Amino acid sequence: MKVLCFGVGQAGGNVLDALLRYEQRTNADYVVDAVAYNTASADLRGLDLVPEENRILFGADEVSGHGVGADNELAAELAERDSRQLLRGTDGAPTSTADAFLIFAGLGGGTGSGAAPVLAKHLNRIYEQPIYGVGILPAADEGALYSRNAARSLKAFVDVTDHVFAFDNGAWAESGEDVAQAHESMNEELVRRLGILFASGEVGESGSVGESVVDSSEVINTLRGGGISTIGYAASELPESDGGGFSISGLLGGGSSSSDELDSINRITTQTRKAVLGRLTLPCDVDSASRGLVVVSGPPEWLNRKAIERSRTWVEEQTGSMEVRGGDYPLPESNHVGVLVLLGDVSRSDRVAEVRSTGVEAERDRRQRDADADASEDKTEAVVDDRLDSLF
Ligand SMILES: Nc1nc2c(ncn2[C@@H]2O[C@H](COP(=O)(O)OP(=O)(O)OP(=O)(O)O)[C@@H](O)[C@H]2O)c(=O)[nH]1
Ligand SMILES: [Mg+2]
Repeated sequence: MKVLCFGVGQAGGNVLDALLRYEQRTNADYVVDAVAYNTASADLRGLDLVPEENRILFGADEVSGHGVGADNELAAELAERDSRQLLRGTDGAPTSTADAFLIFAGLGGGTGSGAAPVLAKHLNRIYEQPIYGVGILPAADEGALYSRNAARSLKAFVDVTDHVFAFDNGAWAESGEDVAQAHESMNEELVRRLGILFASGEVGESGSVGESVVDSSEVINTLRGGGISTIGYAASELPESDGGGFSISGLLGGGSSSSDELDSINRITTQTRKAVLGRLTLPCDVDSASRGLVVVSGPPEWLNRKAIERSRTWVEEQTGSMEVRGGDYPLPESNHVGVLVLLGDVSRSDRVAEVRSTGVEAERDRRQRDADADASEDKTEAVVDDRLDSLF
């Protein structure tokens, strides 16, 4: 599945850079072009793989390239004012070759949080393709302001995109890492999942392999209808065969083909359970998902049909959804069997609820401090609630 990618703000640019690096490392080709936006020129200079000519500074008349300092309302205003300039990012891009547009942003800060939904809205007016957000939620210890920004931005992002892939920094922070290290390893986890999802859709389109291969329409259909999604992933290393490869037929000397089949089935179903019950990009109640997609990757001889069907059925049981798709992603050179599970349109997540309630508190405090704070508590609650009402 070909994607045209946009990174807004620092987190947005970093994750976009990480996706480009992952794409290079895995010899894949699904990003048709990459554009980065910021109100801070230093952050644009710090990018690595986003082409120089695709780094767009906006709001420079007002903030002179110094950023908006976590003021997401200001960022949204500047993005609106400079919307033509933002759209110039697609000028040289081969837009018609993209199956979908992807907008990356950290939702807790200023620039990405405020400007990403504005960019989505303007792209949506012009292009036919689905527009997906990749929204990063702040960890609780980043403070109430970040939660408030994220609560507002998440709702706005969901409203103007065709789906938001959520990633929760709070769930992925490891103790002992400094912030930069932590972001780097989180970005790796996120782009591996997105990379597998997009690359799997690519194989199907080239028609190079079997009929159960995932194609881009399955990804798009899983995301259809909007909402927030979460992704789980788990992989198991394969035993090396005498021939030096990881082929299951290499094990034939030692056992019957039925025991090989059993090994393959066990591996795939176990990794499926680990993917769903382990750490998801956004922790949530799995049974609140509306749709699902199971992608099993690995050397073709390990991609057992029965196992993939069993995994798909198991995800149906866990989600209570009748709409779970399944398919494979053959990787002849790989020494792993991996299972990716995309859960679409999840409606219950304690982490989103927490961001929302901290956000409501912070908004209430802010208004009370405000000089013209004539807003009653009820009114304050309503402002934030309005934006999140339909979600949780
Ligand atoms: N996962 C991840 N999160 C990041 C990264 N960089 C920043 N963040 C988080 O993203 C959120 C927003 O921060 P930034 O992206 O720096 O903010 P910005 O969009 O540049 O906005 P301003 O700097 O306030 O104008 C915060 O919650 C950060 O913790 C990153 O590389 N990876
Ligand atoms: Mg910034």
